[in-house]
Amino acid sequence: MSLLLDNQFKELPPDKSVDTKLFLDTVSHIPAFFDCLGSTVFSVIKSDINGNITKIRGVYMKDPAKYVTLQDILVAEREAHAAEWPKVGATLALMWLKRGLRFIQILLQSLADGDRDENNPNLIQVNVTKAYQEALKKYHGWFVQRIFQAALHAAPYRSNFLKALSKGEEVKEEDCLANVRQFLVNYTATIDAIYDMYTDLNAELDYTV
Ligand code: CIS
Repeated sequence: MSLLLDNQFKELPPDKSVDTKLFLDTVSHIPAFFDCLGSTVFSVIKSDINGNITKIRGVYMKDPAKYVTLQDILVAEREAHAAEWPKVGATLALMWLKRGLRFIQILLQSLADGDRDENNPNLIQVNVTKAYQEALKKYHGWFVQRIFQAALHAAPYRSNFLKALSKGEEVKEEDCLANVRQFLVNYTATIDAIYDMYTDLNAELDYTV
């Protein structure tokens, strides 16, 4: 079985709105995956992503009927916190969460595309570095970039990573990558829709941490 196919994102409706509950229920499966990666360095990332999800869920639970879509939350927070918005509440939490989700998307896409270091074909550093450069690096100052370097050394072997995505079962690499490609269809569409929403609402910030 495939961890990814067990937790697939749903196809978006024509207006590309993202259902808050469905989104939260799906992304809440991600943090547990970090425990399979075998290094405590991932606990920092797990805790950050968990914090984002908890914060968005906290806002949603205050009034589920009002916050049916993620856009409902951003628009309501823009009205309620005009001075601080978008650096506030679930708007800020989702701003960061989407960057982590984009990182995962680019990493999986790079593996599916067959990008690899021909001298070290069982390493995924080349894929992880590509994902980091495109999704996160510009938002990180030197200290957090050093945390990334530490995490890079702790990255699992490609074979172990693909095995973890297959829930620990021995699955042929091509079968696993086929599952990754299938997972990426709705996943990528959802992340793209969230990025477009931040652009349309002028909610994106580019400060570094
Ligand atoms: C495999 C190797 C992976 C290497 C990964 C290296 C990643 C980079 C490491 C950077 C360390 C980041 C440490 C945290 C930094 C935070 O300071 C930073 C800013 O945080 C935000 C908070 O989130 O700061 C704000 C204030 O300015 C707020 O405090 C905000 O919190 S709020 O608003 O909620 O209160 N955060 C970041 O930079 C985000 C870092 C995200 C890193 C994501 C890395 C993901 C790595 C994934 C590797 C594994 C791939 C897994 C693939 C598939 C998963 C399958 C799961 C199965 C279920 C699927 C269901 C969909």
